[in-house]
Amino acid sequence: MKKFTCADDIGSMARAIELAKEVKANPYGDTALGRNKTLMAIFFNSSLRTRLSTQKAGMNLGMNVIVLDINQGAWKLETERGVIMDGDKPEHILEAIPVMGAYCDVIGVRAFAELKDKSQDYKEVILNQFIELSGRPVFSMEGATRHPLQSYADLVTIEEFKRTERPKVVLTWAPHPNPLPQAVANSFAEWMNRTDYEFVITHPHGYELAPEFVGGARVEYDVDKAYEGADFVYAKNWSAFADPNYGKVINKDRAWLVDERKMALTNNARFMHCLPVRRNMIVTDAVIESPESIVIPQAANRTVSAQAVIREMLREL
Ligand code: AN0
Ligand code: CP
Repeated sequence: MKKFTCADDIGSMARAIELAKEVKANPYGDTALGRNKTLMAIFFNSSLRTRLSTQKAGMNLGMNVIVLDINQGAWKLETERGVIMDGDKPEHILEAIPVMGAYCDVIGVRAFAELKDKSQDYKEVILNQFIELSGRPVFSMEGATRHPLQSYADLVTIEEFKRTERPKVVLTWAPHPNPLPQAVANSFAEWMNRTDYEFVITHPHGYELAPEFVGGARVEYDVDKAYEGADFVYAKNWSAFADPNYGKVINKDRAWLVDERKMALTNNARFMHCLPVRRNMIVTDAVIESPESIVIPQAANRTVSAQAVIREMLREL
């Protein structure tokens, strides 16, 4: 695998699940692959889980690991071509990327949507520049439009906790004070649409996701109806995608808070969230602390998804 930025890069969902099982069964069995190889994890944005689980995945594979926060300690990077660099950014990404590539064998990149210009965000400029210019296999640690390592871990978690062959999985928007990217929701939808699960998306009017990610999923504006019979409730906030409100918080409707009343409509559904989560904005204390909450095993599976992806990249070096 030369790049991992979307669901199709891993092949089928069945293959993704198979690779994850191999990693789980034998987490330290591939150190020969990683020996004397360097993993570089580049963060343009904050992270707890991705940072730690990606490092752990690299270490499990016997790799050396370098982590860099671009905005803390590195030079600020100009990303636009053709600008006269007389501002606060001393280095251009066009030099910085090949330089970073010279010091490693595999690169992970986190570069969120800026939520100012939809067409710019949806072009994945930074991720694509790394793919073009680093000379290394590149995996996304959340780009502007997707968070594939998260979705991969989500898939593995659902497979582990499902009680029926074809569970009903509900992705619900939930309120948040700040504008957040659509990446987690887009990506979750992209991966769920490639399974045979029953997949439903629920959100208030105005929070429609990009059609290419919604695909054939059922969109249900009646939140109670969406929850009926659900086996998994996956909560996430995202800002508006549709124009003219791209990147904006258009409402904070508390009807979408995940609470015990709505969870009682489900088939004793498991609660999922990628974390970090704002308690009592997105989900009540009672639901996230309930026995049906699987947010911690979900986060733990981030090591598995990262390790499965990096292992495939090492195999082709
Ligand atoms: C980010 C987001 O919503 O994309 C990262 C989630 C993994 N969340 C926040 O910025 C709170
Ligand atoms: N879920 C996730 O990606 O968390 P971090 O932003 O903490 O890495």
